Amino acid sequence: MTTQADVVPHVAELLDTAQQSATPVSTATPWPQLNLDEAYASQTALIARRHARGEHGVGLKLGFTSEAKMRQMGVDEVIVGQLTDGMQAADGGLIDLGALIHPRVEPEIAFLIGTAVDLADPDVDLEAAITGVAAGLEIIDSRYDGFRFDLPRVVADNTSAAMFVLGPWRAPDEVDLDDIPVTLRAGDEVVAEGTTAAILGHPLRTLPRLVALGGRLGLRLPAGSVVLAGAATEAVTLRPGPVSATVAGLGTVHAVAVADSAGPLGEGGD
Ligand code: 0L1
Ligand code: MG
Repeated sequence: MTTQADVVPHVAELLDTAQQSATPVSTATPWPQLNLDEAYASQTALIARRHARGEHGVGLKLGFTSEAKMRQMGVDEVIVGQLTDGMQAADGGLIDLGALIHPRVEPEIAFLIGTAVDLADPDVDLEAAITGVAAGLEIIDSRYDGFRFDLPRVVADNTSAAMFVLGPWRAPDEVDLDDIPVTLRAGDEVVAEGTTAAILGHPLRTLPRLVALGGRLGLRLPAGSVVLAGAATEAVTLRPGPVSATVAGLGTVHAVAVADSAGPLGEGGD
């Protein structure tokens, strides 16, 4: 029997196994009650397992930064997840669907943090540390069957983070992020449209939330870190083929999702 004391490593192991085997945690799996602190501790233990396999931290991501998604989930809380180099694909690179469970893709705004930031300092000016802005693609892939979770579970699951892709960096003073159209395409087909205003009204408004959360959790943002600020549209099932996100005036980021050899083209998704 799992006691409350070993809940954190137990949850981390279940989620890590699910991710590595691309097999969701069944709804029938007994699951301990987690509070939010235990959920973030489980997330950190999960990421520590990836680091032990040789991956390196490259940044942080925010989730539930759109009012629509918060309403949908019945929460009013932004959540934070941790990015590693093992999650990053090159712009135009391949996303192996065979390594994922039921991936969805969403268009993101990404920030490059040029100078190390102390998130423990509540007065820190994170915006001043930004030296690049880019369009991003985030592939989310809940490790829970049917993408079903509550807030602690999705936090423990590293906010469903699976893969991400960054477009070319632009200097922040070259870019206006205020209510800018964002388009997600699968091949030539537009599959979702939104604007940067969907991200808490303006992507820069996510930064104080990140400082507050990151400071409380002891997260770090060394120089060169990436921040995924949040999605400008709903997430869409990722199917085999090209996918891209365009942020008007900022740029386009591309990836190609490929089915694994066992799965015929055209399958995939939920
Ligand atoms: O990046 C995100 O906004 C995902 C947050 C986690 C919830 C989900 O899996 O949709
Ligand atoms: Mg996201």
